[in-house]
Amino acid sequence: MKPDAASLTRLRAVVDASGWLDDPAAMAPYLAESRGRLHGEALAVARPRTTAEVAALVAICHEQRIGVVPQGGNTGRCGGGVPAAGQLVIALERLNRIRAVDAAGDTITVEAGCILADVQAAARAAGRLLALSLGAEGSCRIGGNLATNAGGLNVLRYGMAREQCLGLEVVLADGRVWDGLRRLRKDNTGYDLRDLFIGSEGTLGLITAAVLKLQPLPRAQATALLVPASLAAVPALLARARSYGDGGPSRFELLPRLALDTACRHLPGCRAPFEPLPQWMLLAGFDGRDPRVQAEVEALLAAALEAGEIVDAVLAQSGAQADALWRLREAIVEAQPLLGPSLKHDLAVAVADLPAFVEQACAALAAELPGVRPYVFGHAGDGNLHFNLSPPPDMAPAAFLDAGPRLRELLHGLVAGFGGSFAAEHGIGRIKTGEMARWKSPVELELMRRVKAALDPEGILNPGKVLPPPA
Ligand code: FAD
Ligand code: 2HG
Ligand code: ZN
Repeated sequence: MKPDAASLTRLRAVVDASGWLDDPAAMAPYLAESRGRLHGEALAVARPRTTAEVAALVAICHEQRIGVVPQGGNTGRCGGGVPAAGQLVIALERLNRIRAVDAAGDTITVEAGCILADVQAAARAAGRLLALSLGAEGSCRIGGNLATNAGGLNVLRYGMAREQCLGLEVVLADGRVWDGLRRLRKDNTGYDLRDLFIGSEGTLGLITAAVLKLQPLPRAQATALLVPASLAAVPALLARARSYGDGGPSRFELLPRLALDTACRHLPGCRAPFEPLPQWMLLAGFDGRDPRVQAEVEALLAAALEAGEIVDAVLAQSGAQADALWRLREAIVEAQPLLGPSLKHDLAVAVADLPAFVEQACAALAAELPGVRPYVFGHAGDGNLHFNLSPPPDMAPAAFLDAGPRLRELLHGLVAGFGGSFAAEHGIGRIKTGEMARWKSPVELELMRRVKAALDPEGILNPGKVLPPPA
C-alpha cells in the first residue's frame, strides 16, 4: 500500500530538513549493500537525531502499515538493511552520542549510530578496552553490531556482541520505547528481552542505545603466525595454546595460501611471511596483563614444534611487525574480488570437526565443480570459517554465479551433517531466508514466528528478513 501524502508529510516533519532524503541520488548509498549484489528501493530515508524522533517515525509507520528498515553502517553481509519499494529506511547514523563512560564500573553507554571504532577509541581514552573488533569497525555502527550479534576477531576470549552488552534501549514496533538500559551484571527478572533483540536484525525492534561491557586494557600483546603441520593438527594446537599467555589466545585466525598469495601480489602493505607460502597458516593474538606474554608465546611455539603440531612460525618482535601480520588478515577480504566473483559461506562447526569438515568440503566441491578455488579463512578458534569460493580461472563470472545455489546446497548439507551452522556470525538478512526454511526445524521456525508475531504483529519491522514466508 502506498502511503498517502498526509502520512509522508507527518513523517517528514519528525526530522529536520537534512534528516529526510527522497531524492534518488541522495538515497542511493542507503539502497545498496556491502557486497554490491542487491539494490533496493525505498519511500525515503529518514535520519533521526534522537530516540524520540525514531519513536515518532515508527509510530506513524505502525499506524499507516509502512515497512521500516533500520540501517547502521550498512556493512552487513546478508542484505538485511536493503529496503523494498514503499518502505522507509531509518538510518541511525546521526544518533551517535556517547552518553556515559564508567571506567570504574567497566561500562560505556552509547547510541546506536556510534561507529564501532569511535567507541573503541572512547574506551581506550578512559584506559579500558571495548573488545568487539571486526574488519568493518571503521564504518559499522553499534546498533548494527548488536542487531547482527557480530562476531569478529576477539570472540574466542571476549565473546560475540551479545556477551558484550549489558543493556539496551529499543523502539518497539508500535513506537513505544523499552528502556532496558541497565548496567547490571546480574538481573534474573523474568525473560531476557535484551537477548531477544540482539541478533534479530531489525525484525523485532530498533535499537537506539546500548550499555556495553569494557575490559582492562591489555598491558602487553603478542602475535604469532604459525604453520600447522596439517589442518588435522589445529584442534590440538588450539587446545595447547589456550593454556599459554594470560588465558590463551584472544584471536586465532586461519589464513590460506590462495588468499595471502593474492593479497601479497596485488595489495599495498602486504609482504609474504614465508617463501614458499604454506597451504595453511594460523594468526594468533594474545592479550596479556603480564608483560611476559611474549615469553609465554615463545614457550608455546617451542612446545608446539616439539609436539609436531607446527612446522614453522614467525613471532612479531614489535608493534609494527604485529600490525603487518594483522594487515595480511584484513587484506584477505579485500583481495578475493581480484579472483572474480565470490560465493560467500559463513559456516561453523565444532573446532574438533574443523579438519574433517574442510577436507570433505574441498573434495566434494572439486567433484562438483572441477577447478573451483576454495578461499577458506576466518575465525578458526571459534570453528567459524568463511568458506568462500572463487571461480576456476577460466570460468565466466555468470556461469560461476549460476553454480552458486548448487555449491551452497552442497556446503550447507555437509555442515548440517556435522551439526554445524550455515550462518555463524553474519546473520540471515534477506539472502539466507531460504536457508532458514531449508535447514531450521519446524519447531524452531514456529517459535521464531511466534516471537515475531508477539513483538511485531503488523509485520512492519524489516519485512522479508530473517524468517522465510510461511510454507
Ligand atoms: P547494517 O549493515 O547497517 O545492518 C545490519 C542489519 O542490522 C540489518 O538487518 C539492519 O536492518 C539491522 N540494523 C542495523 N542497525 C540497527 C538498529 N539500530 N536496530 C535494529 N536493527 C538494526 N561481521 C562479523 O560478524 N564479523 C566480522 O568479522 C565481520 N567482518 C566484516 C568485514 C568487512 C570488511 C565487512 C564489510 C563486513 C564485516 N562483517 C563482519 C559484517 C558487518 O560488518 C557486521 O554484520 C556489522 O555488525 C553490521 O553493522 P552495520 O552497522 O553495518 O549494520
Ligand atoms: C571477516 O571475518 C568478515 O573478515 C568478512 O566476517 C568475511 O566477507 C567475508 O567473506
Ligand atoms: Zn568473520
